[in-house]
Amino acid sequence: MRIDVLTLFPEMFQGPLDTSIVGRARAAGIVDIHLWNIRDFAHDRHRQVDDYPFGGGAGMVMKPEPVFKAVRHVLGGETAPVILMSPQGEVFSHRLAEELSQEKHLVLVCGHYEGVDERIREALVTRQISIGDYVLTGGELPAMVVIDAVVRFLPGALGDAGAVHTDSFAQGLLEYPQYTRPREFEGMKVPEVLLSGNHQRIAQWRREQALRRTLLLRPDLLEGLELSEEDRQLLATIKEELEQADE
Ligand code: 9D3
Repeated sequence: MRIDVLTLFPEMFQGPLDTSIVGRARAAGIVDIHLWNIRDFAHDRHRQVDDYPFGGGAGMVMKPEPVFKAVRHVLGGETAPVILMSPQGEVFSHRLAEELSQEKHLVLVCGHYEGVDERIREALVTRQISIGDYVLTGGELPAMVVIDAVVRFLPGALGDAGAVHTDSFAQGLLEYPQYTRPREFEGMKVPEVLLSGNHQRIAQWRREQALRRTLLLRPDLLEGLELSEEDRQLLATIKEELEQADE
C-alpha cells in the first residue's frame, strides 16, 4: 500500500511513523508512506497557504490552489481515495480501518487553522474522516491514528498473522483480563482457572469475562451483536447476578 500525507507540519509525523509496528512495516516495504508539505506547492512569492475568510469572521482558511496542486501531484493522473481529515467527517472505526486497508493507494489531507476552502471538499475530496467528537488543532494527529489502525491490517504488519481478527473490536466485545508472572503480586493472585491447563475452561472463562466487561463498561457494543445461545445464557446469568448485587 502507498499512503501520501499532505500537511503543513510533516515534522509532526516523524516519531509515530518511524517507531514500532508502523516503522517496521515501512522498513519491510509493507507500506510506502510519503509526507508532503503543502507549502511546497504554494508558488506565489510568499508561499501563502491560508487567507482571511470571505464574508469575515475569525481565523484563517486554507487556500485551494496549493492543496489542489499537491493532490494532483501525488495522484499523477491515477485515482485513489482522497481523504480529508475533518471534524465533519464520518467517525473513524475498526471497520473503516479494515475497509481502507483494502485500497492500494490512499491520499490523506490534513487541515489546520479553522478549516479549508469549501471547493477542496467539493472537487477534490472523496471522503472525510473524523476521529471523534472533540476539537483538535489540526488533522495531523487524526491522520496518524488512521495510518496506525490501517497498517495493522496489512498482511505481515503484525508478527502474529491472525491477531487482527481476534482483536476485541473485531469480535465486537471488550478484551478479557490478562495476567503474566508472577502468580502472586502484592497479595493479588492470578485466577486459578488460568493455571489449570484446562483449555476449554479457560476459553469459557475468558468469554464470560469479555461479556461481563462489555455489559458493564460498553453496553452499546452488545446492541446488534450476533451472540450464540451459550453467550446469551451467560449474559442472562451475569445480568441476574448484577441485579442481585443491587438489592
Ligand atoms: C470553527 C468550527 N470548528 C469546527 C468544530 C472548526 C475547526 C476546528 C478544528 C476546524 C478544524 C479543526 C481542526 N481539527 C481537525 O482538522 C480534525 C479533527 C478534530 O478536530 N477532531 C476529531 N477529528 C478530526 S479530523 C480533523
